[in-house]
Amino acid sequence: MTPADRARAVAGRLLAEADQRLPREESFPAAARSIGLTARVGRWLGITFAICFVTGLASHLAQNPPFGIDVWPARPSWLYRLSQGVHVTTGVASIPLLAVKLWSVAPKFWRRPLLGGLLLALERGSILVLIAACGFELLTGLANVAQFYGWTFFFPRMHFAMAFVAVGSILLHIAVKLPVIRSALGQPAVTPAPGGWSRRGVLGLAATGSGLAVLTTVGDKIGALSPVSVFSQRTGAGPQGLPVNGTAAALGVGGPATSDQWRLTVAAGPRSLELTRAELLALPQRRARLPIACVEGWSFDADWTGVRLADLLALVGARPTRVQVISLDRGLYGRSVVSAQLAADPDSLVALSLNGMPLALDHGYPCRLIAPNRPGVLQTKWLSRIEVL
Ligand SMILES: Nc1nc2c(c(=O)[nH]1)N[C@H]1C(S)=C(S)[C@@H](COP(=O)(O)O)O[C@H]1N2
Ligand SMILES: [Mo]
Repeated sequence: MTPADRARAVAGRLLAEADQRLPREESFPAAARSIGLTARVGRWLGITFAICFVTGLASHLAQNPPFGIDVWPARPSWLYRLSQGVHVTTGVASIPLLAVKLWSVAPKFWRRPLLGGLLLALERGSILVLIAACGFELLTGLANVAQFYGWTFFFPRMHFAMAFVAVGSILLHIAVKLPVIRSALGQPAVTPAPGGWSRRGVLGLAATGSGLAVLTTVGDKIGALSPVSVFSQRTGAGPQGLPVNGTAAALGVGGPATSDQWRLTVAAGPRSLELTRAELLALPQRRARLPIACVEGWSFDADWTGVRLADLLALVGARPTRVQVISLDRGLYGRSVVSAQLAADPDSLVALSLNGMPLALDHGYPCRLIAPNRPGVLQTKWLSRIEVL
């Protein structure tokens, strides 16, 4: 026997063993499972995934201007809040739907032969990629919302890249299954089954699970639902009625932010100006009601008062243009770019007060950026410098 023969014999024996021991398609109680059910849950899942994908692209666009071109608009001020709230909500709604859909096809995973020819192996492989990519997107998204970062990759980049794998494999899956889907949707989903769950019961369960997942988490986006939203990540609790993720202490900016030495530098080429907080307060003040809308999906409206960004730029002889704002915080979110369009918006402020009180240290004292239709991650706190790019 050559080594290759021996390897083939071992593989054959293992496969035969697996064939004996692993569950079989026929051993699953089939009463409530049907392709009618699978296709219907699949259709819901297709809708939630499509919305989730498009709103995810929007969030990426708002944070990463393609080729440095600022395509994300300054108005309407609530657009990012809505779009990111919908992104997280459709993701959450998808989890119970995906679970039910997997359950409905589970017996098929054990169909014999386990490994047929190349075509079957390819089909099974593509389904594996589909499940892995969709599962990865939903689970990492959920973990991000729960602020769990127990991995070594950079979440936004990985979540963005895998979205294309997920959508690609979904489109392939739909294309391959189109004839089956067509006929399945034509069949009744609800043939009464003797005993156990009916198919209508399972469909109802999928819808209820999905609805409950949304209702119990949506309170940090829609305040009116917060009493029933027991699992929502954020409440209005926090200084000045707004939640705080990153405190000044955690980011190590408490000292310089409260120091007498603090100044805001505004620089346009060779011209620059240093302003104390008192000097900022002496400039014309503007009030704006704008949301903080975190990429995690939570969002809260607040009243902000401060100096218009455009007015500050005018002080150093600059017209509203693309600027970078820089924080005392040297971390990942310690700087952000403001588009020319946004810099010109009258509601783009260097905020000094929040809900009628001087800005709390954890909200960015001495001053922070707040501007319309902007991901929360770009609303930079504890500003120290604004420079024309
Ligand atoms: N300098 C600085 N500004 C920042 C952050 C930060 O980590 N450092 N976090 C951002 C994020 S992710 C959001 S959602 C908003 C509100 O965050 P908060 O809840 O930490 O105040 O502030 C933004 N501004
Ligand atoms: Mo955020």
